[in-house]
Amino acid sequence: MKKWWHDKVAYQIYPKSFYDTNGDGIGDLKGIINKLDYLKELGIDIIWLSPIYCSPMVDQGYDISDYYNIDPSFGTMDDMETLLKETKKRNMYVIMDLVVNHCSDKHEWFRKALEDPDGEYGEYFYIREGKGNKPPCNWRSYFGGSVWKKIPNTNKYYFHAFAKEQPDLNWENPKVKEEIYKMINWWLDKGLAGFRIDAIINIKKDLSFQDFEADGDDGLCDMSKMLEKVIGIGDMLKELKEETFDKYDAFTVGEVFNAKEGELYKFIGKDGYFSSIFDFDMEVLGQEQSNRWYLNKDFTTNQLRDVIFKSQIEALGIGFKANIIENHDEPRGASRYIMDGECNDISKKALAIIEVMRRGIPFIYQGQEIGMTNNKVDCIDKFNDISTIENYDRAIREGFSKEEALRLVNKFSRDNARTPFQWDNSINAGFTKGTPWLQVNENYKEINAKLQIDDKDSVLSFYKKLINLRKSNEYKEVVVYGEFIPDLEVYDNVIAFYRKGANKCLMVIINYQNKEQIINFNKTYKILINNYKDLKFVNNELMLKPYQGIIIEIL
Ligand code: TEU
Ligand code: CA
Repeated sequence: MKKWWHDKVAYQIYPKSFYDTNGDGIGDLKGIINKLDYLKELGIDIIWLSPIYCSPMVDQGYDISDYYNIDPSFGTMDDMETLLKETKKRNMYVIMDLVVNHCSDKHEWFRKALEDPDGEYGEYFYIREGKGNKPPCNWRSYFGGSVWKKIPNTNKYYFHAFAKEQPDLNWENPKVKEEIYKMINWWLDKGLAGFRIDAIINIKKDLSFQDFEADGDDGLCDMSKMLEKVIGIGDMLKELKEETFDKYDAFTVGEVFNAKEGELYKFIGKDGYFSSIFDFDMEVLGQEQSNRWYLNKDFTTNQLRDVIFKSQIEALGIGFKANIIENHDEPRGASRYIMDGECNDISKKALAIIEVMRRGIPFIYQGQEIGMTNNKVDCIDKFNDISTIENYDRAIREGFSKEEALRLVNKFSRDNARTPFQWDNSINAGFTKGTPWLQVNENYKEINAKLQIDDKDSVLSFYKKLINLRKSNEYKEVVVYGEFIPDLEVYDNVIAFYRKGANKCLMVIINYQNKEQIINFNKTYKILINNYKDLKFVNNELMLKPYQGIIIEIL
């Protein structure tokens, strides 16, 4: 059955770094409203806003102290309502970030829980007695250290999967669920089109809180171990959907890292818990554990191709994944998926083809469309992201030198994606008239939106072309619904596949490497998109230039 969101293109805004209108160095809702035409022009339909609720910003808004209000640094509820009105006028949709695995330690519920851990609000969280003078179990939180934090003057501990300022909400308590459903419906009533749902796979805990075998010198074990084993998440997600999203035909995208093999249909199938989930397979390539960056390994283009193919094939006949190259937790795609020294407009355009031509819903992260790259930071104090600091400290504890640790966090820091959007070549890249909350990437004079808007050969214009193809009357059906069929796997470093629709067949061929490649080819075709000016085709041989990427229609 067709859904209203199948043919849409989504864009993630990290509000703090998008556009600042009042000179306080922090992007705001008025800034987003100001740039709606830019997004419309790019072809964006759905905007996902990273959290803008009231927050102490320990984890940049993913620690919410009031779900019903806008953080003053971003603006007011009036601004939010204006944004909803202005997007509607342009046939655009807004989805917000739904962060309900945890709240902030400054949330009223948690403050009350601390005052009286045995009282009503204590039940809103997971509070347990320590074992002797040790925490209830040895699980490690995602941002390092135990998942348990002691409540002063007691032998009780509360559970936090992320930072200690992000206590986990007790999803076993019907009152908590009721509060959450009420809040979600309140926002949907306001006119939101849906949600991106944060860290949702963590809501189900194994309440036996048993120790696991340690996997590090700290005697702890990654809590993801528990998630692999625990059962019952499905019932929770089903109820969540029935009590909220279903009633509004909302578009929901789950942040699900560890759907079990063969269980994708439960998440995004016909009656799935969500409309879609992010495809993280490219992101986790080379990763041993999500939050220990020093374990990350390099990967080859063939490996990259293989994970893309596997993930695409997995979704066929089941549903639509949300396709990303980067997000606010990941390094910039241009820096991560293009080999060192080979990053240029041509290779960025090749990557853009992968973003838009996979089957699923493209989610473009702010700045990706102009080819923003990782930042270079020369000193650990200049980072802001909580997990960057933790990774740095941990790398040093595990024996890396300061230089190595710094190099490592430069490569993987979440701040890479969070530097201010590069609008133009004026001071602070035109992001703010004040002092930006996070250092602007110094390459903004070469990489910025203004330079690219009127340049028909820019990365930005290339993204527009790709999105136009996806939206064109002629090719919409095949780009949105066409099957995904891999091809040319005999060639190293070539990423090629068909999109086969009801009446049309497209083929994507990308020579994803820094040298020419000849490909035997005996089909009749028409070129639709090419990141070079021409394509050499002689005697049934395609001669592809370095990082040349083409989309052709097979005739
Ligand atoms: O991320 C969840 C998550 O699994 C992260 O720990 C991810 O592995 C890590 O950021 C990679 O470095 C979500 C949000 O996207 C993230 O920004 C939040 O910090 C986190 O939840 C807590 O809300
Ligand atoms: Ca501002």
